[in-house]
Amino acid sequence: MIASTQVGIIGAGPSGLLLSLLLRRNGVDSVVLERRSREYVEGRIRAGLLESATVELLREAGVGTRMLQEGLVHDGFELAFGERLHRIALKELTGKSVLVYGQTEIQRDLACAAEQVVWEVDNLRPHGIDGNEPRIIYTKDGATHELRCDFIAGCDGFHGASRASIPVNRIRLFEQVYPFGWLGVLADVPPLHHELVYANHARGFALCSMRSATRSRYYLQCPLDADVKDWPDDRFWEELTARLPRALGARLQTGASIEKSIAPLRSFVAEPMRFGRLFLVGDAAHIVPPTGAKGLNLAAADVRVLFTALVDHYRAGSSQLLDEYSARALARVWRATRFSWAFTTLMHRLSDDPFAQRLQLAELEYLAESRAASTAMAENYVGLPFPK
Ligand code: RFL
Ligand code: PHB
Repeated sequence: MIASTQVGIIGAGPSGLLLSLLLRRNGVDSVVLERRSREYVEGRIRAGLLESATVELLREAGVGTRMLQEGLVHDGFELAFGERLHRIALKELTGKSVLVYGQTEIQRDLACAAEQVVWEVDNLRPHGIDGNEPRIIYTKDGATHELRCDFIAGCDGFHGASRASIPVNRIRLFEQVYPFGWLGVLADVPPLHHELVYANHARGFALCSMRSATRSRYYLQCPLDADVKDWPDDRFWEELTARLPRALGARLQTGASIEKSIAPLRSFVAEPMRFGRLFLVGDAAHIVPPTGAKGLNLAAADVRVLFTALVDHYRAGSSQLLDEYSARALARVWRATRFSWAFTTLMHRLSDDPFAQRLQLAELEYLAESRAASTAMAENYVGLPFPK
């Protein structure tokens, strides 16, 4: 079967659905093609923290109501090291806050609002991306389909088909894989603290986050070959307590986990983020370690740059903003990549080298004593301004 639309979008994660909604609000048609089922995509537990620019964009897309009712505004977060705590006062230092609202909820809100989504497609391949008649070929329930479009948005994550369809000599990949992962647990227990706590400890990094007043999200740095089967709940809670300052650890409320998973940590950037009529968006073009909570926010920033360019193209007939997409998006991507790498390097146990540990401690002490250093961290955490 042959169908056509203006923008063919590959992937119904946050990037793909948000792009589709913003385009529709501005009179541009799109069709979203997703490999997985809607239930599967909505069940993935991932990000939790939104920058104010992301909140604004979701509102602009018409999916802000529940987020603003249920999201938790955070004006700061804590850095823990040894028995010390230092609060990064985001609001006081930058005038901005962040919002705690799970990606699972955003995904649900976006999927409810989206219209043209085809779930559970197979064998998807972009074709003709270097010409004027791009198309996406895929199968659904055993039948082959062709979607003809003016442009293709590759919103299909790190393992998707979009980036893989660009000739290897036309794309440059930058990558750093970290020698550890994050073991995450979701549990229906009240959060340890009313703000997030990022802990640097000799036993490894720990993060205490949350989804609501009754649901917590905790992470532990773990070896790359760790297996969730070796981490029964009791062991997880014991290890988490051991990595927190004693006064905080003593307050930890434990309970049965409702989800437990391990994610490797990686920094990755693909340049440029465009090849012909294919535009890479979000995790398809870049991955950051989750320490800085930037992945979803960067994806939203790409969507903002791309939807503005596409709308301008259809309204004014100009291709200037489309031509600038990659450079504009990458300027922000590299800054967030730098911050995520620096925050990861500051907070994790990188090796057994005591020299590296002393350097971390020196930097954390400097942060605790210097308003300028804390402001620099806060500025990055709440999200840097969009480049002109
Ligand atoms: P996604 O979410 O990976 O969605 C891509 C979609 O494309 C589909 N797909 C295909 N569809 C059709 N054909 C194919 N060949 C396809 N191949 C793939 C996939 O099924 C999927 O539905 O990418 P997107 O939309 O760019 O969104 C990116 C975000 O999901 C990601 O950056 C964040 O989750 C990262 N992240 C965090 N980001 C934040 O901003 N704040 C955080 O607090 C935060 N915490 C996290 C995180 C990621 C984590 N993990 C598990 C990696 C915490 C963790 C633990
Ligand atoms: C989360 O709640 O999942 C979360 C929060 C902050 C991060 C990473 C993950 O830096």
